[in-house]
Amino acid sequence: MKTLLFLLLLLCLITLAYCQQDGKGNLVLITDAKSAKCLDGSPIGFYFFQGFGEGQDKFLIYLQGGGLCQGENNEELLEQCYQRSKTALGSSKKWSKIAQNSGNLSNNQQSNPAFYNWNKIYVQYCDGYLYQGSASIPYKNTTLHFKGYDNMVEIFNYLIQNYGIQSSKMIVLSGGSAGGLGAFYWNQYLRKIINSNVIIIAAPDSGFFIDIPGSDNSQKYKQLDLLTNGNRSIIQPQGCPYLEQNDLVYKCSQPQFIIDQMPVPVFIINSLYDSYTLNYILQINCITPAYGLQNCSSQDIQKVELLRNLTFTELQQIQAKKPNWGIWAISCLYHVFSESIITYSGSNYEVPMNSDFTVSHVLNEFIQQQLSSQSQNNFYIDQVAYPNNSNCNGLSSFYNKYIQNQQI
Ligand SMILES: *[C@@H]1O[C@H](CO)[C@@H](O)[C@H](O)[C@H]1NC(C)=O
Ligand SMILES: *[C@@H]1O[C@H](CO)[C@@H](O)[C@H](O)[C@H]1NC(C)=O
Ligand SMILES: *[C@@H]1O[C@H](CO)[C@@H](O)[C@H](O)[C@H]1NC(C)=O
Ligand SMILES: *[C@@H]1O[C@H](CO)[C@@H](O)[C@H](O)[C@H]1NC(C)=O
Ligand SMILES: *[C@@H]1O[C@H](CO)[C@@H](O)[C@H](O)[C@H]1NC(C)=O
Ligand SMILES: CC(=O)N[C@H]1CO[C@H](CO)[C@@H](O)[C@@H]1O
Repeated sequence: MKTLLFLLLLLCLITLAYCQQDGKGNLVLITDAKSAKCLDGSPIGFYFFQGFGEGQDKFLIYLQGGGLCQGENNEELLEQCYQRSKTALGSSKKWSKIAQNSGNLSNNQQSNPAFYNWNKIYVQYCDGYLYQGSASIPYKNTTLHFKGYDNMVEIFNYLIQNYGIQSSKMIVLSGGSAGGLGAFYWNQYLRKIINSNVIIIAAPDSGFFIDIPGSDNSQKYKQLDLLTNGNRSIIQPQGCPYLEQNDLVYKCSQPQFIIDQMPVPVFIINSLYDSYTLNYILQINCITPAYGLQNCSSQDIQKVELLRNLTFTELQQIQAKKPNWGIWAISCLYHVFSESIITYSGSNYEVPMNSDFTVSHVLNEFIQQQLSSQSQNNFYIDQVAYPNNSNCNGLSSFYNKYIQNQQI
């Protein structure tokens, strides 16, 4: 038996390509963590996809999304997280041992020129509150562990000790939705702990949640205090100017207010009409796959236009302030582009339309520029308003799935 295994291993080493390019990732659970835990107390973990060829010394760390526990008050928040703790977004007991590569993590050079051969770490999201928090709270007959902060600290340590990211050439910290927020929050910390000769960028996808009337932030500090055990300093690992003000501390969780403290080049991927914000924050329910916004009342349309206006204006300011950053922001109703081939590298999702500038294409150029220290202009902000990027306005393309996409 042992000999057979040895022979297989040898075969693997000889035909390296086959063993490493099969597109499968193994689940790695961190069972000896100090304080890292999923909501239900089970171990945290990630899927590891081994890099090959020239990608062997580069790492994509991608943070999974999946909404958050919410509620008008702390009791509702705890109840939602209690329910969540019984699902794969709150417990590693439900995770499969192997993940198949797809979308953002594809190992296909054509659709994913930036990362196809890189080492990929797909971090499983199980803390329930946006990669933030450090508290254990008894609830019903159990204890809920809000450990977003501890989890990230220990994941990074684990990657340093076991995967050699300290001697890598480049690290891209990315993620979709809640994971996009995580990429905004954690790039400062990552930059601080990683050797300065390692190139680091962040590429948050659909994490640019905007401060907009209608999002109720007035209670948020109570939840943040609950989940951090009153230690607000961990809300942003590298600090935040609004920490002491109850009415403003929510801003520490909103990217537009903390961009100035990010020390790495950030490539922002977002929609100007983020469908999670439309559906779940602004509660706009008139959007349908067949008719887009056509069935919406003028009140709803006003809110939609305000979202576009605020997002566009903020992104323009970032462009002016951060010439070495990049932005890809499209005028279509969608949320999270990097997890599906259609929205990541498909020709219907380009800014401007029919330009060939897909997320996959422009992110790859951005990364190649970082590797060769040649910075160019990397701003792709859709200048036309909905529905004039007609390739992706949902009115003609049957596969526009924005309405089913409930993941944050
Ligand atoms: C807690 O209660 C739930 C529902 O009544 C039950 O399914 C679960 O097994 C209990 N857990 C423990 C640890 O007793
Ligand atoms: C708050 O958390 C930080 C980071 O873990 C820690 O260094 C600090 O001691 C904590 N402060 C308090 C008052 O517990
Ligand atoms: C949406 O509007 C179209 C015509 O513009 C109409 O045919 C359709 O029934 C409407 N759908 C709903 C759900 O109101
Ligand atoms: C946003 O609204 C302001 C005020 O109404 C207006 O001046 C500005 O042109 C709008 N910007 C965009 C991008 O629509
Ligand atoms: C879309 O394009 C048409 C034709 O060029 C123009 O009339 C219309 O104002 C545009 N709509 C928006 C929202 O930009
Ligand atoms: C939408 C999608 O295909 N997402 C996938 C991104 O990659 C991870 C890891 O392989 C999968 O678990 C996701 O399903």
